[in-house]
Amino acid sequence: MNLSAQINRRTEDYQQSDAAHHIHGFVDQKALNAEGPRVMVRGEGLYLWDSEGKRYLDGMSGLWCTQLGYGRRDLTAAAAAQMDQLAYYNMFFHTTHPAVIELSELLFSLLPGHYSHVIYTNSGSEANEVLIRTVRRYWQVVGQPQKKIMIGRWNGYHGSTLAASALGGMKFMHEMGGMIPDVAHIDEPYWFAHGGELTPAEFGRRCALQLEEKILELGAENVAGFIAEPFQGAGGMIFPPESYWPEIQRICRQYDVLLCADEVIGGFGRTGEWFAHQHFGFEPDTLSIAKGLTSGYLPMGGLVLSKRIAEALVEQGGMFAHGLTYSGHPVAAAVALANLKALRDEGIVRQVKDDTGPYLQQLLHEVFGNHPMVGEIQGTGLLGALQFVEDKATRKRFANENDLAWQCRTFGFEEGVIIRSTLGRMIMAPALVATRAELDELVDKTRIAVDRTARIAGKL
Ligand code: PXG
Repeated sequence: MNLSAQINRRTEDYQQSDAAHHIHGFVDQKALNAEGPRVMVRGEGLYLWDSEGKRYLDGMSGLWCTQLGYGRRDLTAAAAAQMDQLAYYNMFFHTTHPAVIELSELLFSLLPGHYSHVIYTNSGSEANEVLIRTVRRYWQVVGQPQKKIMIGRWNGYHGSTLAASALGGMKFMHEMGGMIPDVAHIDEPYWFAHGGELTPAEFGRRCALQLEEKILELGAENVAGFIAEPFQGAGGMIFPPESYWPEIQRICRQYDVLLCADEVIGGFGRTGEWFAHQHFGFEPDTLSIAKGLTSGYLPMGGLVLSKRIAEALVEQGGMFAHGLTYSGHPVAAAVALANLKALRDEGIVRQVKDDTGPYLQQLLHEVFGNHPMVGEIQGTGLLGALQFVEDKATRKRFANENDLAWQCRTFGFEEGVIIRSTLGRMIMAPALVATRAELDELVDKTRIAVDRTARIAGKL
């Protein structure tokens, strides 16, 4: 490994070469090229170093994925050993391999008992692509082939490929590349922004009832599934009111619509439960997984199926014309296995539930509960969101909230902490191995960034 040689190149060299060759995600490329991206060169635990030698506490686990933090030698050793043993094979044409089998044994030991099968992918987007085909195939197999429509939510995020972005509700994504047929959307349960005079409980119920209305409008006989993140991640870390999920569950059962939970962000301990639907107390038929499955060390995702779906596909479905070259990739599987073992055997998920999670929530409420800039604090486990507000009494948001949040994020970088901004919300989701001291540092540096932003906004 020639890390030092890489770091010895000048930052500007990297930036020029980067600008010459890359189209980055979700950014104005020309503006980025003018500014130059930060070049990250090393990670250890919760910390990252850039090419200038500046250190950051990564409050976002990369992109919500490094549950174990950076630099875990057990994961790199698992990858190396598997590469030596069997670097690649596939699950096509009547073959399988030990790495993927051992991973699935462990995965299903962690999941509630009504799940039995998984189709592995390389990413969360692919998991949701596979979801659409699998759900539609299921309804064909059980004799209701007209059940094809998927319902998603506005401002939901399910990935960046064509069908995954169609399931998601980011209109600006639909406008760049188009939609697919047989997808519909209902509103998001974002009480702070859209709740008006309703209590959160009333609003949550109202949002859930939109699903019933949409199913009746489209005809239950045509609706295959409803997909949602248990809490919205990329859309702003939005937690639905408590009344929301029980009502959604009732509606899906009543109309025989599959309930598809996108656990790409919420899965693998983030909320203090292994999966976010357990935190919110509902029972999905499918789970889309990725990110924390490997702690982001290698790309891997999957679609987990309930016994009801899997049995139909296996017993009655015959051949399912689907498969990916890298489905169940042995090296990714070996890393995922090592990752899940560490999360379980080191008691990390339990620690998030019993200790570090409640500690972070308490800190956020102590530090930001009366902050003039913050109108709402949401979170659980190692998740925290701060909603910027201009007028707390009326929940009036700043007209320039997006700019303010971006500015806050930039202040964070200057202070040595990485937090994420979406519209008027600041988001944190540190690695699950974070200690209390690291959470102190995260919240302290975030407070400095928020205070600096509040001064710009005339709130301090
Ligand atoms: N579902 C959910 C809920 C996600 O958050 C995907 C699917 C797609 O996964 P892949 O592996 O195809 O990226 C995601 C991805 C952000 C951010 O800034 C979030 C994601 C990706 C990039 C940025 O919050 N989530």
